[in-house]
Amino acid sequence: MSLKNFKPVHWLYNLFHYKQLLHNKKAYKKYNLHKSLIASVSSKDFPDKESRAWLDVGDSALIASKKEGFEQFSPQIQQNIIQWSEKGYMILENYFSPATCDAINEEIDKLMKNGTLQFKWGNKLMFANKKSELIRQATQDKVISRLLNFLLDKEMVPFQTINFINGSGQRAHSDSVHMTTYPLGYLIAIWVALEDVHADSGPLFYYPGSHKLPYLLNNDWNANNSFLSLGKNDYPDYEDMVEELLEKNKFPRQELLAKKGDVLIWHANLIHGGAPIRNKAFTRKSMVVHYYASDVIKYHEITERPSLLS
Ligand SMILES: O=C(O)CCC(=O)C(=O)O
Repeated sequence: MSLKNFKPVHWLYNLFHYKQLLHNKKAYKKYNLHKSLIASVSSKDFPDKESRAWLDVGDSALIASKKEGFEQFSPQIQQNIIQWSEKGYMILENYFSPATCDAINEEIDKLMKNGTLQFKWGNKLMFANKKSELIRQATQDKVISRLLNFLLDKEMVPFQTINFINGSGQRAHSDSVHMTTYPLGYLIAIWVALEDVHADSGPLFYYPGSHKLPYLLNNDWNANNSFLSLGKNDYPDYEDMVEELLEKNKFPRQELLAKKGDVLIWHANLIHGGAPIRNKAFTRKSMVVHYYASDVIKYHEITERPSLLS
């Protein structure tokens, strides 16, 4: 067995990062999870496997306009909110100015050149928001923050940024196996086009309505775990299962040929990924920000590790 599948190694790691686990303390109490903050945590610890977010339980077309705060949004955003329950995503065209996108691109360039940011997992530049005031501020854009708080009816806080220079090429997935919450549904992501996206650069793709699929959790694709070790399946087994589910349900696939400054917001369970790059000469500069609700349990379902937040 590989060491990374051996849970005691995670417990030790968690112990060394104890402070970054304290965010879960109140939530463990609130949801009656009687576990140490350093212990493994997974969906098996929780009674229900469905989202409790108000726009998943109810239909935004019927209830959103009645909620306080709705009237503060522009007519365009109001329309997007109304369609949220049905679509599971929204697009804010031309949201960030070219000057803001250029400033973010220059900042990323600078951080890469001085060695502060390096590619991880192939093509991902992680946590630039912790290394740049400019990028941190972009993740806390006032209208977007208000919108995310409204969509989940909770305070949403940035967890991480991922910057891409090229397309991710990542197969279809839901973020909810990577950043899981209890109750389910309390993650949300924004994706920002930092340049015009070319069709051959590996655009982001997504499946409208796929957020209504059941959340795929460890029990569904990697059940054979034990107290001491994770299950024996690998991440590609999860990706195969997602693809089968999409085929079976015949979801239409959309590719996002975004313009610089456009923003896509997606639901915690919307299936999405990065198309294969057909022409490697094209960059696809973009930034993803994942936000968690501040008062829920936050963890990584695949490895059963509580999320580290600083
Ligand atoms: O930008 C992309 O190609 C995909 C990003 C993504 O899937 C994610 O951050 O969850």
